[in-house]
Amino acid sequence: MFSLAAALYEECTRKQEVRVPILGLANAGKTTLLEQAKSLFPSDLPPMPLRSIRPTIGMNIGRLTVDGAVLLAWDVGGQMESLWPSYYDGAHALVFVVDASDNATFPRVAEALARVLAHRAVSDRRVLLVANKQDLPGALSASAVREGVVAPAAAMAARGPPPVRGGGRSPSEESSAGPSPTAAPARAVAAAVPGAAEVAFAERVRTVEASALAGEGVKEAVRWLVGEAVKAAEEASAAAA
Ligand SMILES: Nc1nc2c(ncn2[C@@H]2O[C@H](COP(=O)(O)OP(=O)(O)OP(=O)(O)O)[C@@H](O)[C@H]2O)c(=O)[nH]1
Ligand SMILES: [Mg+2]
Repeated sequence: MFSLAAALYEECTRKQEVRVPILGLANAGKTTLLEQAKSLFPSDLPPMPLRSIRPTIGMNIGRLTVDGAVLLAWDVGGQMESLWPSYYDGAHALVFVVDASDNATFPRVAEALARVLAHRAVSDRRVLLVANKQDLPGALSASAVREGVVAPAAAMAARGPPPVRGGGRSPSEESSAGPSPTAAPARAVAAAVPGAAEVAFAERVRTVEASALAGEGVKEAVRWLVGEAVKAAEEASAAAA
């Protein structure tokens, strides 16, 4: 009797665990976002000092408690996009971080986002797109990032996204490299009336403004993310039952 009651108690109090990869090009602010989130929510590990964060080789893990659920976040190094799909299985939602102050990278960001949106393993998952670095002068708003990144990404995802390009360039090389050869067609397609597939891709993405460094917008964004991830996890358990 006691063990039945204990099992029931454990079942009722067990926290839903959700898994979320944090993706985006190198230097977007993924690790800063994760470490900032660790300072805003209860976390298994203490946050790193934000100013001591270095480019991620491999990945970092965060385990946070958010609104009664456990968020397991994998912050994957932006230099290794070819490895991102290994984090898609079992993902309940995704985060995609964009440096909103560096629009020279937007064509390459849109391509990477298109590949995420079109990937079969996460085709029904919501994406939190963080328009990061809002504390910097010239950072673009959420609506400008939707126009410059999400709309072309949705158009590319609908057509079949381009393959991953080799040899990740540094942000400074990126800025001087000029627009991607795919940027003009992407803009042309985005300007056309969007088809149903394109609209569906775009609707999976919620774009929010944040400064991971200053902590602005992070708490609300993480709470929305976990709410969506919990819904996806519950739907997956109901389908499996
Ligand atoms: N001003 C400003 N700088 C930021 C913000 N977020 C991150 N940074 C800076 O951007 C640089 C890159 O941040 P990271 O968090 O290491 O970026 P990342 O996306 O994890 O990069 P990789 O690990 O190389 O993929 C660092 O110098 C951060 O301090 C922000 O909101 N505002
Ligand atoms: Mg990093």
